[in-house]
Amino acid sequence: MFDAFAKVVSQADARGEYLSASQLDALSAMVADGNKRMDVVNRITGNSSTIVANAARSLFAEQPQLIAPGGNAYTSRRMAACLRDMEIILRYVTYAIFAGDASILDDRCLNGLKETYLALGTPGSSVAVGVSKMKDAALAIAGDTNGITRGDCASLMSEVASYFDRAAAAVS
Ligand code: PEB
Repeated sequence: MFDAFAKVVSQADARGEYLSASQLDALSAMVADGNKRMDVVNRITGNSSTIVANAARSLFAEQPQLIAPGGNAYTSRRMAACLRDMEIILRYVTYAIFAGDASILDDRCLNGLKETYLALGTPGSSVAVGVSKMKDAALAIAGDTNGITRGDCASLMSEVASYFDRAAAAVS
């Protein structure tokens, strides 16, 4: 499990090289923009229940067979497992955003998840749809410029999107 700093150090060490100027520049830019990153994590974390609930509601509206008798989210036990899974994935995405690195998401959440869903008979492609709905909601909340000093958040937003895309791709 790496953060952006440890990742760069580990890569440099594997090659027996000093940190390069471009690596230092990239990390320096990350530090300079650190408050934006914290704000994004804070906003997504603070709205996590809303993000999960709305994404799930929208998923079940689009794929009602999931909640019909015999469906993969039918019975409150399965529904609870489904909401919990979405919550877990969102939580690991917030860790990745905070760390500026996907390895915590990969190692502790996504690794083997597709196989787990296969074994459970849970449709991974539906989980992926749920994740992409969480992405849309999280980006809208994180990128809301209402009442704040406007700045350039484009690269941070695309980084945030990439972690959701990574999670969706891993299970579909
Ligand atoms: C992954 N999910 C489920 C299980 C596991 C995970 C290990 C089996 C054990 C259990 O039920 O608790 N656990 C979860 C996860 C990590 C972890 C992400 C990462 C660290 O440790 N059903 C649907 C939707 C989807 C869904 C498509 C979007 O219809 C999920 C939500 N996951 C779902 C369901 C179950 C499950 C288990 C319904 C229960 C399956 C069953 O028992 O039939």
